[in-house]
Parts: sequence; C-alpha cells; structure tokens
Amino acid sequence: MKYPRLVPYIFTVCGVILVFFSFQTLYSVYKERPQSGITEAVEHGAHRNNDKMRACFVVLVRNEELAGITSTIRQVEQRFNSKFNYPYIFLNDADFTPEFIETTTALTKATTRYGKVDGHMWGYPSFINTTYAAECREELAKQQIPYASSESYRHMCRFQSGFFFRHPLLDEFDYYWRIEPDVDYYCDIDYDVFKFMRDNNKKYGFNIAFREFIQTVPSLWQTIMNFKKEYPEVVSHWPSKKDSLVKFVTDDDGQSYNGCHFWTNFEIASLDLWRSNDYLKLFGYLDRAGGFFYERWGDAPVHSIAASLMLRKDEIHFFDDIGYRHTAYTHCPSKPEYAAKCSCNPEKSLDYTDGISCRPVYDNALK
Ligand SMILES: Nc1nc2c(ncn2[C@@H]2O[C@H](COP(=O)(O)OP(=O)(O)OP(=O)(O)O)[C@@H](O)[C@H]2O)c(=O)[nH]1
Ligand SMILES: [Mg+2]
Repeated sequence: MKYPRLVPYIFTVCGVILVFFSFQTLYSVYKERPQSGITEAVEHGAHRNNDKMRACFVVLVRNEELAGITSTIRQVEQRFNSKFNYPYIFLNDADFTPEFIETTTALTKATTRYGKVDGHMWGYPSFINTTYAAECREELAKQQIPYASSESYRHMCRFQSGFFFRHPLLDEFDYYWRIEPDVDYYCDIDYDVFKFMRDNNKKYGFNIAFREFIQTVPSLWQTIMNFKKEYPEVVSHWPSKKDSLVKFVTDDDGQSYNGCHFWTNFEIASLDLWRSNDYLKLFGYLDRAGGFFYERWGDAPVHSIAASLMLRKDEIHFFDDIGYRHTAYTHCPSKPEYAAKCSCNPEKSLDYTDGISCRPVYDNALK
C-alpha cells in the first residue's frame, strides 16, 4: 500500500459518515411515527377499513334442496361473491350427504363449511307439551294457513329465531347474509355490503317488507309487551318510541301487532344484535311462552319486532339495490341508476302492492 498511515483516518471518516446517516434515519422514523393518540386512532381506523370482514353466508338447507341452493349460490357468486369471497356456512338438522358437500364446494372459490344442528337447537324443549302442540297444529290447519300442520317448519322458525347465531360454526363471524334455495338475485352488487353495514353502523338489512298471516302469531305481541313490563331493566337500553321503528310493527300505538315484518329469507345483519343479552332474554321468554309450537310464530315477525323495538331506525337499512325474488314476490329497484346492473322488471316489484307489502308502513315509520 502507498499510504499505509492514511488507513486509520479513512476508517474514522467512514465511521463518522455511518453514524451520521444512522442518526438521520432514526430521526426520520421518530418524526413519522404518530405523535398523538388521535393520529394513531385515525391510522387504526384506516387500517381497519381494509381488514377482511368477519362475515359469512348462512344457509340452513336440506340435502334434497341441492338443486335449489345450487341455483341460488350461482347467482350470489355471479352478482357479488366472486368479487369478495365470503365463506358459506351450511347448516342442517341432518348430516349433509357427500354429494351435497361436493357439489356446493365446487360452486365457489370461497371456503365452505358444513354443520349439523344439535337437538337443543332443533327439537322440543322440555317445557313444551307435545300433545297440546299437536292439537294446536290441527286447529291451525283448519284455517288453511301455510305450514300449519308442519312440525319441522316450527323447529326451523325457532332455530332461525333463537339459535343459528349460536351455532359454533358462526362463532368467528360478526355479520351474516342469509340465503335460501330457489331464490333469485337480480342485481350486480359491486361494493362490500358487510363493510357498508359496519361503516354506516347498520345492524339489520332487508329488501322486502311483508304482512304476516296474523293467525300464526295471535299472542306474540302481547307476550313481547309482557316481557317489556317484566324486564324494565332490559327495556331501559332500548331507544325511545320516536327513535325506534316501532311504528313499523304497530298501527295503534302499541295496542296490537299490525303483521308487518321484514322477510327474513333475505337478511344481512349483525350477529351481535341477536347475541346481545337483551335479545337472548327476549328470545328465552318467547320460547318459554310456547308460541313457536302452540301457534306458528315465524322467525320473520320475531326478528322484525325485536329489531324494530331494540334498534334505532338509522341502524336498519333497506337494501333497495339488491333485487330479489323469493316464491312469487320480488323486490326490483326502480331508480334509473340500477337499471344497467339489474335484470328484473321494477313494475313487478312488490314494494307498493296494496295489502301485501309493508313498504308504505316502513316509509311512514321512518318519518
Ligand atoms: N335442514 C333443514 N332446513 C330446513 C327445514 N325446513 C326449512 N329449512 C330451510 O329453512 C329455510 C326456510 O324454509 P322454507 O321452507 O323456505 O320456509 P319459507 O321461506 O317460510 O317458506 P316458502 O315460502 O315455502 O319458501 C330454507 O332455507 C329451507 O331450506 C328442515 O326441516 N331442515
Ligand atoms: Mg323459503
């Protein structure tokens, strides 16, 4: 080497430069870190918005409805879920057949899970008099009410009212979208409906409001009113009449039920609504009153009255943009901006059909 005496100086200069840049980097990291709790909260919020939602489709279905659920899932995938990949949770009171599992798994890239509903969620509770229940079914059948004589329909309604959200396969989720066999979804949905629910603080979403056969729920309203009297500490959490949607379910200031309900064969909602202590207490009270078996209480009036009393009206959302058919009834959005996304006829929409639809009652209750 030509200048061996320079080596220590070169090392010293390099060391100084290295230390200088290290300090600068550390300083810039320090400067860019959130300086207050507020910045941190905003960042956390922004991060949360991009999180995958803990949400799923819930499908209570029988093996023999495979063709019907295949048709529904094809549409759900095409209209929405091929873009978002939310899992499907299939539930059944019997074991799913390998054919059912194979066929439905092949319909989607999303995860599919299959669960059996056990006896305490689907069956007679010990306090039900099954002989009397059979007599009640016979009585109702004389009135030509759909499913009047069906036992399984009653187990289904009780399960959908008080248990599906407690099935272990749903433990990891916060929101659900209920789907059924043989329905149609008519519109492309290009945004994440679950994020919409969370970001807008919505707890319950529907698209058809219908009038119930009142003969199926003669004592439901009075039972709920009795609950309100007996549990003032629960009711004290509920919104005031003015802030709730109570006018959706009663036309005479709470004297009686008007039969209006959200059609629960389509539901997008928060699972916490049903898992809340308030709802669990209410459901337990209704269950013990026996109306799921001695009458034919549907999950639709039960969910609808509960949501209308327990939620503020701004927590309930009408999904106008989700065109839908179940049996003979359709909701098809009429706003021109949806025309290009939907394949249904707004003139066939149930929304303002006299005597059957409760949309006018809903609109009025919102005021
Ligand atoms: N596993 C199982 N699923 C059922 C049973 N009864 C009904 N379901 C499901 O529960 C949901 C509601 O049942 P539906 O028979 O469609 O009741 P509904 O919508 O009031 O009546 P419809 O107007 O005939 O469609 C559907 O997803 C059915 O597949 C049952 O006994 N076992
Ligand atoms: Mg149905």
